[in-house]
Formats: sequence, C-alpha cells, structure tokens
Amino acid sequence: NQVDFKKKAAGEKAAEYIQDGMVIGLGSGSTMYWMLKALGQKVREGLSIQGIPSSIKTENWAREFGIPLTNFEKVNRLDLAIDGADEVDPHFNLIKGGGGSLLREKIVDQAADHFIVVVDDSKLVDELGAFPLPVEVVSFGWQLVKYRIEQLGCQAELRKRNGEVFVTNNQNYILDCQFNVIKKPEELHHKLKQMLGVVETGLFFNMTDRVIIGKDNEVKIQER
Ligand code: DER
Repeated sequence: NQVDFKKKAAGEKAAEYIQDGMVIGLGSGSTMYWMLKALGQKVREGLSIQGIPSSIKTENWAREFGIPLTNFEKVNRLDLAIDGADEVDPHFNLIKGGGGSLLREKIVDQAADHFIVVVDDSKLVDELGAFPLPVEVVSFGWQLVKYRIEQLGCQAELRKRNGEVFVTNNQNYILDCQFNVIKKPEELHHKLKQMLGVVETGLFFNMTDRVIIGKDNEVKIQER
C-alpha cells in the first residue's frame, strides 16, 4: 500500500549511507525492515559491515538477510545508527517506542557517531504528543508509576498485546502515556526519568543528525 511504498523508499535510501567497514546500529520497526533487506543485498554484493540489533525482531531479520552481527562485548562505539520513529518534530526531537523496543533502540542509537532516522511523511509533526509517549517501567509496582505519571497531565495505559500484558525484550512493561501535546519534551523526559520505577522514555532529543522521509513520489533528506 501507499504507506509501505514510502517506508520502503526511505529504508532503501538509508542503506546507501552505509560504507564498507562500518559498525551499524540496527533500529526496529517496519520501516527498518526495508533498510535491513536492502542492506542484506549490499552485503551479498560484497559490503563488509557489522550490525548491532536494537531488538530480537531486528536480530531475526538481520540473520534472515545475512547481515553479520556483533555486540557491545566486542565494540563500544558505532559509526552509524539507523532507526525508525513514531513522530519527528521540526527540531528533530522524536517519539519512539511504538514497537516496544525503545530502551535498546536508545542505547544503540546513542552509541553511534551519526544517527539517521527513517520515516514516511505521516510521522512529521509540528509538536510531539499526539502519539502516546511510550515509557518503559519496571513491572513491580507499575501501578504506582502509572498514577504518578498521570499527575503530570496524561492518561497512562499499560500496553497489552492480544489481551496479554506486553513484556519488553528487557522483561519490563510499557506505559503508553497520552499527553496530546508535549510542549517541553526535554523537561518531561527528565521529570519521568527521576521517577522511581521508570527505566526509559520514548523521547529522543539532541540525537538525530539526519531524517530520511518517504513521500508520495520522492525521498526527502533533512539534515540538522
Ligand atoms: O518502536 C519504534 O521506535 C520504531 O522505530 C517505530 O517507532 C517505527 O515503527 P514503523 O517504522 O513500523 O512505523
């Protein structure tokens, strides 16, 4: 469908930024599926790189596409990370976590010298917050954290999948927090991070260097 075409175009364009010898942070989500597929093709054509996956799902796709993998036991910095996003504002602040991988994504994305975000144009917003902000929390006492986060002015819901509580790759829970508009993303992030039981938030700021945007019949590239 039209959105997948945009995601595919953006993902394939992002793969062009990967050069021989790089260690790459591999993001998560359906846009990243197309980047990984294109990267696998380049590996088959002789590109020599190694990737660190930001979720078990991405790891499985990378193996399926023949992308060599490494880990943080072997490397402590990445040349480039590529990842999707749920919202991108004009300052390149992001909301991420729609797929539930935000903690590993932020660890991988922050470890990279250069960070590229790949989205279809439906993700571009003037202000963050329409998309419910995912917050990864420790499962013990999550109800207390939910209550405290709601005091900041949102509706927080425990994420479920098929009626079961969603458990992240790190054995935590996710609260999806509907703020509608987030005027000061950095301030909100720091307030959340100070809360006992909060592991990480889906607010990514001061990280993104380049945004690759799939549009109707072109791919646009914006640099910070
Ligand atoms: O969960 C995430 O952070 C993903 O990167 C997500 O935000 C992007 O998902 P999509 O590419 O499937 O829209």
